[in-house]
Amino acid sequence: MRTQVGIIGSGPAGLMLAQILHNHGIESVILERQSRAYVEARIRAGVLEQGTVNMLREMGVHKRMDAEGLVHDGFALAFDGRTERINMRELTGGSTVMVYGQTEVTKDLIDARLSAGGMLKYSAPAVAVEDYDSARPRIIYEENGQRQELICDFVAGCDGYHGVSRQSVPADKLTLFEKVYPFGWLGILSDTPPVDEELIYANHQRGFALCSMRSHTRSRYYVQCSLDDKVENWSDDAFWDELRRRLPPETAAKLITGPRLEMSIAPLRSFVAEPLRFGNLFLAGDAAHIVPPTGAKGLNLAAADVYYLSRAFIAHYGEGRTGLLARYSDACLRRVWKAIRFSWWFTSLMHKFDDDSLNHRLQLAELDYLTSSVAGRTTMAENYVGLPFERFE
Ligand code: FAS
Ligand code: PHB
Repeated sequence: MRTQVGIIGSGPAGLMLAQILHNHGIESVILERQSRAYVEARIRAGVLEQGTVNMLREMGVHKRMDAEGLVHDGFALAFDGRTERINMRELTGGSTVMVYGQTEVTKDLIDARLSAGGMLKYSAPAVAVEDYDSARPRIIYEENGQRQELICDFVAGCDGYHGVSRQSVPADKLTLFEKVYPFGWLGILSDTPPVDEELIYANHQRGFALCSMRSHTRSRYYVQCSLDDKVENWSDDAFWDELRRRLPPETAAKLITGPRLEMSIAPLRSFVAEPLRFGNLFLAGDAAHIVPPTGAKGLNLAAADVYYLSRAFIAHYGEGRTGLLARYSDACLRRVWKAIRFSWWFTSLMHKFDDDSLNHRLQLAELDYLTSSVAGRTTMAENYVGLPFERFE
């Protein structure tokens, strides 16, 4: 089979790229290892930056998001018995975030691709990317137990941290940066009204907690847990009791609990692969970088990579200009590293590290300083809503 852009992975990166390319008359094929049902059932991110929201509107996949998503002007930091609100809209001159689950974004993108006749192959794992340095790179994949070959002009590796695209590049061509955090996040999804109108990030001596949501009737909560913890160690009641212990008393008193719809543990890591281009193979999203979810950057970084990569492909096919393809990696990495830094900093600020009482006092001092200073609040706000995309034309 042959196409212009072969895309590995039907997560947000692969689906957004395919949709934008389609809107510009560029043909693509998505190869996805899992089934459609599996992909659509994954519970992941919950917060969309303004840039991601704008992209979904530009690509015409925004109707349900604008109807059902929740626009948030701020979020709260709870620490040392206090709750401080960060007013993003005021501090950034009008920027906000949209609370709309990645699950829903994925469903909307898949629907858009299929209704436009997009080529999405599910249960079709890519096993290798070959000849990516040539003008005819090939993706070797399996379908119905048969080995197949997709010949393309370009390959977009949108296959996440465990994907095959980055693994297809010789180790001596890659520089990897990685930090694994000594804790994870235990998350619960429940059909209960959120405890507050906006998100609450809590620094507590027992550990970090986050109160998030998917709608006015569906909540998403997290508590920091140890790396060797297991979901089966936690009853629903045990989770709710631990969450209450980590929230300010007035917030804990309002918590409405209910049975889990889902409970899972996510590890936390910071990871970057450099560069992002290898001949006609381009890495985007989690295939290229991973952030701890504290700053709600993972999904949004994937969208930002697609912002740059789609423009590079459009300039190539539309005007024969290859300059943006050459600039893709540097442009992405300038913004990626700022998000990696913010996510690392916010994770270091809010989580409990092995009982290092000095560290906890330093965290409280930093939170006290940040929330008492307009400059401190502003830096929190402008990083949280997402730093601007640089001009890329
Ligand atoms: P994805 O991982 O979403 O998609 C990659 C796709 O490639 C997958 O569908 C995979 O099945 C497919 N694939 C892999 N190998 C393949 C192969 N060989 N052939 C074909 N297909 C292949 N981010 C936040 O902002 N907030 C959060 O709260 C948050 N929580 C998370 C919780 C978990 C458990 C995980 C794993 C991630 C979380 N993230 C969160 C980050 C997450 O949202 C990612 O940043 C986002 O999914 C990135 O999108 P993609 O780059 O498209 O990668
Ligand atoms: C979520 O709702 O899943 C979520 C929200 C904000 C974060 C991380 C996760 O920082």
